[in-house]
Amino acid sequence: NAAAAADPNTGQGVGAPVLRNEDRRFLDGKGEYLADIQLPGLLEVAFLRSPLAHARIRGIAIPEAHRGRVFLASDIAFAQPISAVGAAPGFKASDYPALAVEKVRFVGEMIAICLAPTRAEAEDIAQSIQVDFEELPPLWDMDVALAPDAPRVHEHWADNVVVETRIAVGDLAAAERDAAITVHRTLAMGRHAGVSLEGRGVIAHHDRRMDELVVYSSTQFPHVIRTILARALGLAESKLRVVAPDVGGGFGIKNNFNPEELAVAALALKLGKPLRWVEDRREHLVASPHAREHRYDLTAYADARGRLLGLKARVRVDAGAYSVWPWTAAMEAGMSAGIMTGPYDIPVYDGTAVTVCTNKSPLGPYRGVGRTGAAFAIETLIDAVARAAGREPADVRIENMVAPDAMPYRSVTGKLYDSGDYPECARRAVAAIDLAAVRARQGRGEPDGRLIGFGMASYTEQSAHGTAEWVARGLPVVFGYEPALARFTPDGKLILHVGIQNHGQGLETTLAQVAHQELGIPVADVVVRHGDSSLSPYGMGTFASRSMTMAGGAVSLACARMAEKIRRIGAHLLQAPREAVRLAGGQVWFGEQFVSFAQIADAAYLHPERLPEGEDPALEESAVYQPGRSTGAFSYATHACTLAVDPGTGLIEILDYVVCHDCGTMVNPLLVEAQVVGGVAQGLGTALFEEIPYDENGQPLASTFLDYMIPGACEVPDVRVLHMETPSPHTRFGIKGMGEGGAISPPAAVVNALNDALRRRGVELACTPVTPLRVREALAAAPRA
Ligand code: MCN
Repeated sequence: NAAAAADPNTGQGVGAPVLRNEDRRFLDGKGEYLADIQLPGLLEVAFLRSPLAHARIRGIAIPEAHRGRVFLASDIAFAQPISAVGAAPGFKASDYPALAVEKVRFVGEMIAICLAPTRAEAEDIAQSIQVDFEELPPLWDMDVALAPDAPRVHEHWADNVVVETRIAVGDLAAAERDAAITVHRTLAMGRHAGVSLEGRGVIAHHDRRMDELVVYSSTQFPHVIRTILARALGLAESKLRVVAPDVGGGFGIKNNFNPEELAVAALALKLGKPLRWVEDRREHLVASPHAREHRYDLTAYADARGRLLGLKARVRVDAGAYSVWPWTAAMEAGMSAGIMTGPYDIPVYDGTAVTVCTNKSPLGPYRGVGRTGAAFAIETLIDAVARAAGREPADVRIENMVAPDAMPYRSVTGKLYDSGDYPECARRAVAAIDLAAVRARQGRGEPDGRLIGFGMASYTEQSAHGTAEWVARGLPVVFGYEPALARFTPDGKLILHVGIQNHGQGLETTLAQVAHQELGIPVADVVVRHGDSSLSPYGMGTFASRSMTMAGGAVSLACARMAEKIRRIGAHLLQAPREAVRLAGGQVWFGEQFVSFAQIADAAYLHPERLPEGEDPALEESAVYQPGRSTGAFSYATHACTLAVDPGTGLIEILDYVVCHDCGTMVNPLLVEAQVVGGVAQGLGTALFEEIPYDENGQPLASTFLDYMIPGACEVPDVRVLHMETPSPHTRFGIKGMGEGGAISPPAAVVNALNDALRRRGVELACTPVTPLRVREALAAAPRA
């Protein structure tokens, strides 16, 4: 690409497919995760968690032998409960206590914290505690919770609706009147977990020398955790240090302030003892912030060829018992309704977002937040419109897309799509999958009786949200900037201190590539430091596909300033004019002469007498980056797949999967591709396997990997990734974020392909995951041809 071509140096800058700097450490088994940390006197924590969905606590009996090792809400009453309050009118706030006070509201809610030298002993203590519960009727489903006479999850609320918001633009009645085609659909997307390789976890201990509480958390945003934890504990932020060690995947579930963090930190502060909690799989599946659980009532109005005239959508989301901090319970439904029209030019929209409170684990962000549901809704609806028009869905889809010459384009929901060619992206995906060949194959039929289907789905992914966008969302924290501090060591190596947190995205490499782009320093000479509130500048963390754009922008600005200083010093040492020197390969060049960065750093730190007159010693520059005051940089993609379904067993095999995407300028195409493929794997989990259903008692029915399926190597096909590169006009280098995109389209693409395969059997599925059982049930219920 253009940026790489402009880098005659060593080909390690923006656009270069550099291998990851951080991999060696991990491959050698030298990663240090929360569970690996050793501290003298460390006590392990097990939580006593509620076995009931909804109950009043009448009493708690702790065996005499365990007194002093079990602590209740009253023991940490000084810690403020978590309270995430949305700004939307009518938003109902709830306190999320670290340990339950008087009442439990979901299976898995924490009641007591138990301490012992080993986790096993702590679990034994937890099991010895007797709780006297008065059972209350469980609100185990959003429809149950919405019933007019339903009991309340939070007694002081008038009903179980957290908030209802609406976006209504244009004349829907006119669209309805003019429509030749009207299509209704009701859809459901299942609830599931995030399932990071490493679960959540926290360690807290008092550092006597520094007189500060040190909290290690497997988190995506250590600085923000420090701020909210300090407030909750009544500590000065200068007396609290939050460190994210190596983090084995976050995917959004580690992007919340969790009650476990609060409880462990509060008790460690009170007792002055080091404590550790490491989430186990059952806790993760039952009590970590869950993902998705959307329901949709949709109506599309279109002309006879399927051109969309208007869209009506009602999104309901089961957000569980409490609002997670800082996102609030309203995030999923609000984002889904706000991005529903995706890459399509739909002039009229009436979208309602309803967030429902139930007796389930709270819902939090998960890769593809809101948009995975939105794409599922609009993309299955467009297929239905195309069928009603008697046309190929790919054609109808492409005809409805925002045209490239309409960019920048303001969507009906107010998003400003900055750049790109959505129809071309879709055309490339369809061409790569060879739709004509798939249709011919369908005509011939399969020798083994399986049915073949083709499906596609497109999306827009908002990234690099600026200050104005976060303000508009009314969150307690506005995340519109990111800092970087570039610091040379006296031996001429560069350390980048950044506020974001790398947990698998490859940022230790891509940020070094940005530094290389500005300074010509070899990537191997750059170290990226992150994840420690005491060592890095205050930053907002890694989520919302923001880090490459935001931290990349900050590193670029800081390094550009550094490059100026290095040029000045280098020119002085070379006795050359400043304009005549160039930076390359870790050296400053004047014709055939050079001085190395090591010589320059030596002068800057250890021999200031060699510096130009008036030049400050030391090599340290910082910058804060904010992208333009837009709604962000919009990536986009089309996913297309073919699958075979066995009508006898309901088993689905993905035969081919193509992603054509555009994330603007790619800093590292290798990492971008890996991000896409990883996202697709998770999206296939949503589409085909992952689900935590609840029974009528509010009991989660999947609490181990025996009853919760995740896609493994055998289930994930070879994903073919095609890149387009339309730089964003709003960001440094034209970068757009893309870390979530892979997970957005698979549910829609797979369900569309499945319905394409089952069409001749008169079957249409409208939910995820499309398990073999659901396929068989749908086929059994279909009218016989
Ligand atoms: N990148 C690039 N060029 C671009 C955009 C991105 O080279 N134009 C590369 C960079 O290496 C960057 C990565 O792709 O680090 C993802 O970039 P970005 O879109 O900025 O996303 P973030 O770095 O902010 O990562 C967050 C994103 C999200 S929101 C989830 S959820 C998710 C994801 O990243 N969680 C992940 N990918 C993950 N990957 C791993 N391994 N683990 C997780 O928990």
